[in-house]
Amino acid sequence: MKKRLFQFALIFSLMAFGCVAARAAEPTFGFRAASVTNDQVTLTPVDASGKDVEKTSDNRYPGAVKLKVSYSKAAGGSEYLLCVLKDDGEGPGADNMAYIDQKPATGSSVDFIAYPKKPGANETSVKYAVYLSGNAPADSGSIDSFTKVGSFEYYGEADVMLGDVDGNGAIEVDDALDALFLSVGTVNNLARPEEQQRAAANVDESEDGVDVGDALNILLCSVGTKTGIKALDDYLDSL
Ligand SMILES: [Ca+2]
Ligand SMILES: [Ca+2]
Repeated sequence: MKKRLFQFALIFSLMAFGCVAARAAEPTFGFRAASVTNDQVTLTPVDASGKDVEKTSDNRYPGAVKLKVSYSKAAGGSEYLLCVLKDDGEGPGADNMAYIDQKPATGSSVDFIAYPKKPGANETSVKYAVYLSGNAPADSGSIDSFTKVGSFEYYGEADVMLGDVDGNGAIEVDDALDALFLSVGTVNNLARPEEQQRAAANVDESEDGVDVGDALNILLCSVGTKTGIKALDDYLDSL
């Protein structure tokens, strides 16, 4: 503990000389590689407020948490079923069902909004396959059986405990040290995906990500000092 505190103090004082790297404002989570396998289907990644997310040049949709699924060859009045399956399963099951919804078509279109599950602890991303099924009449040319219509990946955002950068369930000096390294662009803890570490280390949940202030607040919390950051103070209250 003392050694870690010393390391922390040393690095912190080095950083006081102004080597803090600016962090990009881009969210550390989102979708990527959204693609359709049916001409009549569009997949549109949207953020938490429902706004369309633009694709980056490397085929990602930063900040996306939901997926609009629109099918334009529906048979009016028929019922359609949307299934989002994890790891591109061969069919729906208790293990791979990530989202399910059912709706009647209005006119020739039916639209869904899927809320796929985030990557779990220690997963950097999850692959999802999107399936549609419907009870349209066979001569309508519309989907009438369980059909894969697209796929995408959900990266980055896992359930993380703010302040617990290494994910061991406690907020300790090591977490502050990891956060301090992250704030200068270095990954100190190699046992956990960087995106999850960053999410846990950004304790003030600022848009610019992890900075020295986050590391300092984690350090204070690790020695039992309240910081005014609710998640950290709640953690101390729970001890
Ligand atoms: Ca920890
Ligand atoms: Ca921050």
